[in-house]
Amino acid sequence: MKPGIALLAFLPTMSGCLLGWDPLHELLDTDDTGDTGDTGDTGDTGDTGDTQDTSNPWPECPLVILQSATITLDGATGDWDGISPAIEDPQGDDSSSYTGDDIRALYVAAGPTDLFLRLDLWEDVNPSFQNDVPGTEGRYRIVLPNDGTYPHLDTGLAYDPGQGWSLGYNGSGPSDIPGLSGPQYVEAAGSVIEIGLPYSVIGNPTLMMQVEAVVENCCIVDWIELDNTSCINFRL
Ligand SMILES: [Ca+2]
Ligand SMILES: [Ca+2]
Ligand SMILES: [Ca+2]
Repeated sequence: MKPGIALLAFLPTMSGCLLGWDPLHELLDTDDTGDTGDTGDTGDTGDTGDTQDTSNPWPECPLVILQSATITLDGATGDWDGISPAIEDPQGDDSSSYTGDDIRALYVAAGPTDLFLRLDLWEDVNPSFQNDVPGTEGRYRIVLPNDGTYPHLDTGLAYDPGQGWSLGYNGSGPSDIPGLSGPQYVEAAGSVIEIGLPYSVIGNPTLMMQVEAVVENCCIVDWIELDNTSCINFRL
């Protein structure tokens, strides 16, 4: 079991449909009963009948069942083939004062060691979004409340002229996350942003609730959201 925090109270017992071997389930599997060959759990030697919990502890947002993928952070989307958008967002609900602020879709996928996120826009990403003063204000955010070590996980992405697209404007508050900063976690090209968050760095969450993507014009006086999505929940 992970360290106990309040959100763990939402975690129901294992139930739901039988999906057979499922690498996503490894992080959820804590009893190791009847397993014969999986990886990821200490002590397991297998996995032939785990169940994936499909109950939704926060029904205001739909529960998305993650698919497995190994994603290369390069802004190219071929490695997402077969994965449907977790959230779709309309065109034209952005600010007329900015470009690169109209969200199109958010994708999520579970890799062996990383949670992968992909934010698609209706127009190209805007490298003037540098989390700074007017002329360079703006950033992309994905908010990921969860049951892990850092329950207020909040990733902020902006362009740094010295190192390119970079995480480092996370705004996770008192639970700021050591090491979750730098260009190694993100790449963007055209209208696509790809993010990879190592489970070990983000505190090994098993449940994310009220996840949403936001574009905002941080950091000017009338700091507002330029576009945001609906929310989802998912388990890891
Ligand atoms: Ca890619
Ligand atoms: Ca716009
Ligand atoms: Ca939009």
